[in-house]
Amino acid sequence: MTKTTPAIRSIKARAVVAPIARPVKNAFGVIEAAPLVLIDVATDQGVTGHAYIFGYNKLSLKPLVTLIEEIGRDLTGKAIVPFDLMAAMDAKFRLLGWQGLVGMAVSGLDMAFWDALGRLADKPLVELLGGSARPLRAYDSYGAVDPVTDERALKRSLEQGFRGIKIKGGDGDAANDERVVKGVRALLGPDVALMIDFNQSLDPAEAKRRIARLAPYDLTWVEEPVPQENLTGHAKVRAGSPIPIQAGENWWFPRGFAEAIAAGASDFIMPDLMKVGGVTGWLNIAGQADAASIPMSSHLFAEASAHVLAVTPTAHWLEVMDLGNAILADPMKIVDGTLTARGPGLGLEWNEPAIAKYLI
Ligand code: SMN
Ligand code: MG
Repeated sequence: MTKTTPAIRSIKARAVVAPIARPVKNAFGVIEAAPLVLIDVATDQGVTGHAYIFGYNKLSLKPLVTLIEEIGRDLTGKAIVPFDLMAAMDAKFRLLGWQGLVGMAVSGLDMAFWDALGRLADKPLVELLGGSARPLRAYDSYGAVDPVTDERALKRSLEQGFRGIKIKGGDGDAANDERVVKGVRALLGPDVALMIDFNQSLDPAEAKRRIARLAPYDLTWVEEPVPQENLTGHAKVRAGSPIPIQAGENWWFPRGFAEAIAAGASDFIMPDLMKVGGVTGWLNIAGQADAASIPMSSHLFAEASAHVLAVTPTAHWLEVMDLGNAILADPMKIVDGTLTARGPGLGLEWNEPAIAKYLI
């Protein structure tokens, strides 16, 4: 540990429910706002690392704040060496298990640790990782849409230069999925990538049936067709699918991906920084994906994902879905359908007056 290695002075977590650009209708309901936990890791060298995590549901926020601050109390005074801190947290939670809120808290802390290191080096995190910030191909991620009532929004995405659009399925029957996909494909034309996300809502037999009906529409991937725990089910659906299968946002930490890759569960993977152990976990999985020649995309957390995807050998697509724009002083900017990592660190600056409005 060199003399410049910073130490953790204190860790603070704040819960907000932030407005988002558009609701996310999915197979299990509608997400109208973003329940977020904002993490601040103050260091002994005067910089504070920032990160945010997404609670999906407001009821997760208070437990996450408690977990983050409890774990933080344990880590106070320790050097910010993310790989060592991750090993320590792995050991600490080995018996408890860290799938779920614990893993989300650990992952959010890891992102804030790396942000602090980037700030101290006065560099974007991507450069600290040995890469360079570059425009990454992004897709605009929607909930369930209707090609008629959502035409304006979809065309606005195309005007922003997006060359990919993701929609959600599974909120109706196979005929409805086909009606929507056919209509959106007609609106986008043949050269814009179109993905569909079933959010784990089908069984393998139904997934095969629905995917067969969608084969004529040149989909780039079908995402999470069956429950995320069902790796053999994923592999069965994938084996006969005319469309590549995408999954991973609900697979936990590098070991979860090793299991899924060994099971041949998916053609593509999309780790979620908040469920894989943050930046530290992502780097491990990027190596696994490279070894297995599996294209790797991001899930949510577009600002942080722009850093890690830029050093991912099999980088595929970056997902853009607004979660934090309302609480960030300088929200991400999409340029011709791409997103480029910004620093220092993860490039997140809080909009404190806005946070004060949305605090719970
Ligand atoms: C998703 C993201 C955020 C909230 C609900 C669902 C979805 C995705 O699985 O891949 O964007
Ligand atoms: Mg998804």
